[in-house]
Amino acid sequence: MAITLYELQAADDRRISPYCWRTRFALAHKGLAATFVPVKFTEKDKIAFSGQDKVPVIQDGERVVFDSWTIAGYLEDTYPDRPSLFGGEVGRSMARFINMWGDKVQNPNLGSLIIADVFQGLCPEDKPYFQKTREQRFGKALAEVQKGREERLAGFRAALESVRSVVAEQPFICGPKPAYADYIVIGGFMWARCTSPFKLLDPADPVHAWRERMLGLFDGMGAKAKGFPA
Ligand SMILES: N[C@@H](CCC(=O)N[C@@H](CS)C(=O)NCC(=O)O)C(=O)O
Repeated sequence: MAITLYELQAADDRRISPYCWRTRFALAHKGLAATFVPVKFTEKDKIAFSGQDKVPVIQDGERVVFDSWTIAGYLEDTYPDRPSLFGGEVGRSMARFINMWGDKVQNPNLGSLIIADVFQGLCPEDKPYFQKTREQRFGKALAEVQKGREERLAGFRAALESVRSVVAEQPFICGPKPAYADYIVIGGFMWARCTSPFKLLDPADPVHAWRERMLGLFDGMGAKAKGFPA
């Protein structure tokens, strides 16, 4: 039976959550059949069965799992005969470090560059909730958060230096083949791609080439996603 992934939906049926993208890539890596249920910010009733209010949530038969990191661990432990997301316990722990980097460095940095675009592309009924909660989080208007992004782009690119130095020397963060750490980082870039026309990367940047490789995986799953191809 296919696994069901509940994931965040914006206008034009774009799927915009960086965390849901991590799970989408993880499911594809494991070769697990999945069905996708779109959830708007104002449709929390759809995931109330999970006992919390954030996506991603997966339902696998009787099992309900939420939080992208917990889901990745669940998929790894439940489907050990499928391609590994972590390559063992050491790899799992190191992927956890990348997960934290994605949560604490990559995604907040990205948010400061694209948050007003994210808002613009939401379904109209979601906009008041998003504006209120995110302006509370940032402590200022979304337009103010995003303002001056051209000048701040160099800072974002500098924050990618560790990723850059790795993917300049090997095809993927995880080595010759991609695995979960790559899916964590592409999750952030998918968020940007599906919400904002802002050009984040220089085409000459090794991170740009890595992103192209990631977009091509699984029959071009990322490349085909609705958004703003950059
Ligand atoms: N740590 C969680 C974060 C999940 C999360 O923040 N999801 C956002 C979408 S990107 C959400 O559902 N937000 C609902 C809300 O803000 O009301 C994970 O890795 O899955």
